[in-house]
Amino acid sequence: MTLLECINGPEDLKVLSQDQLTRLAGEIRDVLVETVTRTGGHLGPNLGVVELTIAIHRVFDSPTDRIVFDTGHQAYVHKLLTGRFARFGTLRQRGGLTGYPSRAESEHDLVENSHASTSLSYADGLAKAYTLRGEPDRTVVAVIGDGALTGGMAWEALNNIAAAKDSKLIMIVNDNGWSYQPTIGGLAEHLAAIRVNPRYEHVLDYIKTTLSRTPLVGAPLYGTLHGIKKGIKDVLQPQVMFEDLGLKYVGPIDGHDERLVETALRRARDFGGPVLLHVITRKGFGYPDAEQNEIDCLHQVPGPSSAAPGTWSRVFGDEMLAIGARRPDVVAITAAMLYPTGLAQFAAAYPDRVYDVGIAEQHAVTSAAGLAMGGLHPVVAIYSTFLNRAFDQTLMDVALHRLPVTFVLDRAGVTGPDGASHHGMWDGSLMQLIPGIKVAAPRDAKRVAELLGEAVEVSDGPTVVRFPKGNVGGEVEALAKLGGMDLLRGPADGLGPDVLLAGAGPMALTGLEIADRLAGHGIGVTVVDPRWTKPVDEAFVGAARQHRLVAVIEDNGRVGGFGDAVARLLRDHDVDVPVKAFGLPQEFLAHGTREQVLEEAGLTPQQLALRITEAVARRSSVSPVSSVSSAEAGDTPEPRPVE
Ligand SMILES: Cc1ncc(C[n+]2csc(CCOP(=O)(O)OP(=O)(O)O)c2C)c(N)n1
Repeated sequence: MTLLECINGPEDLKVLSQDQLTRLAGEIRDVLVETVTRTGGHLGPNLGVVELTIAIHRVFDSPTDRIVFDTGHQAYVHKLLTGRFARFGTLRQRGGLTGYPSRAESEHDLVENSHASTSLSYADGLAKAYTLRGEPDRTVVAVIGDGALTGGMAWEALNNIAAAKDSKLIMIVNDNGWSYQPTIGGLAEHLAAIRVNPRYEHVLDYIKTTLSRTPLVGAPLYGTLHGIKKGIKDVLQPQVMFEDLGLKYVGPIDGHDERLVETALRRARDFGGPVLLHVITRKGFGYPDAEQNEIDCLHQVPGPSSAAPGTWSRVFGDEMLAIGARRPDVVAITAAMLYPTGLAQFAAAYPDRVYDVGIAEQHAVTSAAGLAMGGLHPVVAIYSTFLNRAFDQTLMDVALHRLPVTFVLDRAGVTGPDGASHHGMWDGSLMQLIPGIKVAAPRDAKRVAELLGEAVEVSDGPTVVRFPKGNVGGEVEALAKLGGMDLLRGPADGLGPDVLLAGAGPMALTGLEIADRLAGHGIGVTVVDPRWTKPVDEAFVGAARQHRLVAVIEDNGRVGGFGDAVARLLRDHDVDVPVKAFGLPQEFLAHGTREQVLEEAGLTPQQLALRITEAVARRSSVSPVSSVSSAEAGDTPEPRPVE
């Protein structure tokens, strides 16, 4: 039996000897490598926090003390130590463990939002709540990476935490020098200066020796470290930055020295106010394949191959390269996701025309506004879900000023195993709210090139190009144009124009499959690809009038998306043809494969064909189609899909 198998909760850790802890760390690494290479997920970050997580759980008393993992992608070790070893093999599988903390899984999990840079704000609030409620013994621990520390929210929190002198709050900065890629920016340079300082090793040694002479009961370690820090202030200047904010800074210490981390944590806990503990770790530690991976230390497996040939990200990346060659004014912005968003080739070809701003989406967008004001055409490449962060910046800083910024939203729609916080199911609705912004949804690779080309030609306002995760499907040419839309298919021979079916993006191809199925039921379908989902093409009005039902399919939340926009346009033109809008239920959707989640939402071609057939049948049998108002049809809650 392994030691890990005997760990049912943090209490079991507390009785282990130092030798056993070393063995346990090895066992954890074996399980991480064996499992994550099979299930996919965040490998490098978790290998780097093994000793740190063990130390946290030995020193603190979770769940009385609260541990908040920033982003939460590095919480696998925490899962293994809090009773989830037996289920760890189900990681990121439908019905299995999630890839992030999950309150449904464990009382030791608290924050399951995997959008970065929030931990310090959560921790600030928690610590203040415990102070106010008279629970002074509870400590709040936030674990934040140097990457997540580049996010503006983290700095807003630090500013407040520094002023909350009574908060029992420990911020552990897990500094491995990387986010997906080496962390960039002024802060990163400060931290790097500490790490690469030739005297750093010497300082670590000094700290270690000093600590070993420090009696367990006696002069507080914090004081010792603080004293050392003051003494070496001129050597390790960068930490002054935290002190100038008014924060107690401890470190840097070696995050792979479990005993050292434990000792530092105990003293930080006993200090009684907010303390920032700076630990240096190595991403991928203990697994040479990860440590030596030059792209991202195996941050995630499968890795930046997410922009592999055949994927939407890669098609976008290829096209950006081509646009870069013909348009010297086009620049690219990424928020710490150069490889995953497919910008690597553009960056290699035009290194001075790409800006990695760190995990700072809000800044990315307003900085793009500045670039556009300065005469350039920025392309902000971002995962759909992370644009949520920068809604106000998109609305006010970009759109209000009618600036030519193109947003390329990768991972739009259902993403899959990363779960609720990663599904890109909000942008389609949020963008509909923004005056003047134009939104394109390519159905295939050729349309990515076409629509991205059109988007960067727009000079009097922002544009969006959204596409999903994964591989691009087959290419489908249009039969004709219907306004600005592509007509992909008319009703089959002998059938009338029963349904006008508009599929946004790749859902247009789903529409073709549905049309085939409906033809088998004697229902004639006209399939169009709108190409631009905002503004809705006016050609819809005339086309809708020629059909008995309009069906709209989109890979986005149902509320306020393209379907609603179509229904509104038809209402505004007094078109009585009912509209059925099919999209994702407006819920936080659990993890699973993209196919599983789409099926659960009733969005497979088979399910949609059935739902549309039923709608046509209802309209035919209940009342003449023309007597059902589009408003009524568009606003009726969608029944859960028939299984
Ligand atoms: C708002 C937001 N933007 C982007 C991401 C994608 N992302 C997940 S982990 C990560 C890097 C995190 O780096 P760091 O905090 O240093 O942790 P490490 O992986 O190095 O341990 C990024 C950019 C995210 N989760 N949230």
